Amino acid sequence: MTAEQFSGSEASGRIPPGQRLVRGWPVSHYGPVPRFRPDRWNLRVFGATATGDHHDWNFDQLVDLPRTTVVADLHCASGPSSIGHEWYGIPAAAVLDLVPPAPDVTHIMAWAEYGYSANLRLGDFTSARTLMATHRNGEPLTAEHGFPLRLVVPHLFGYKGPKWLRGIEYMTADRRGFWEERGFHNIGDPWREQRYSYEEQEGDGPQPHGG
Ligand SMILES: Nc1nc2c(c(=O)[nH]1)N[C@H]1C(S)=C(S)[C@@H](COP(=O)(O)O)O[C@H]1N2
Ligand SMILES: [Mo]
Repeated sequence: MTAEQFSGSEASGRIPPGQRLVRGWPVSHYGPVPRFRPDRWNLRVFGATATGDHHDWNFDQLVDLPRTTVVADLHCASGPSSIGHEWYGIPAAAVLDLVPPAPDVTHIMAWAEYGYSANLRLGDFTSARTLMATHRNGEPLTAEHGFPLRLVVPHLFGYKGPKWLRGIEYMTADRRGFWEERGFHNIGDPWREQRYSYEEQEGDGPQPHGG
């Protein structure tokens, strides 16, 4: 398939405004690639759980969780879009089933190694296509793409999907994550061009503190 056919047939109507199609799968993140230590690795669900207790899965326990496959595109808010990734992993909504949140939970913070974080509305996290991916195109994730686990939120910009995912924090109010604190849009819908925080509308961001 030529580049022209690729962009013409496969990509038309598929690339959000202001984005450019790139071939392959570029690597993009802030900071170093963490080393995976299986003996120390866990995925922790914490914060406002229904019981007040946190819950951990170690690496071996991940195999007991439900699985799903989702084909999705990846739009980086700095412009590049790579398309047609076949993600395989754990549906994010399963986390809520297995570790019920307190009734007043409205948002989650997805935490990665080294303190990278991304905040999501609960509905973005539990969306049918949101998953915690272990594989892409049938292969385990590579280290630079987030092995062993990364969050994929197909309907939002790439910064909403932490690679090297380690935690899900249930929150009863919204709070900005890593890029959301550094000028990126609190919601991050590429189709609505929600790229920068100065473009936020009333209600898109956390409520200002009172007093
Ligand atoms: N832990 C972590 N996850 C991250 C980032 C990061 O800096 N650290 N960058 C995000 C951004 S901005 C994008 S566009 C995607 C890029 O994913 P890729 O390198 O697999 O293309 O990872 C996201 N996940
Ligand atoms: Mo990005």
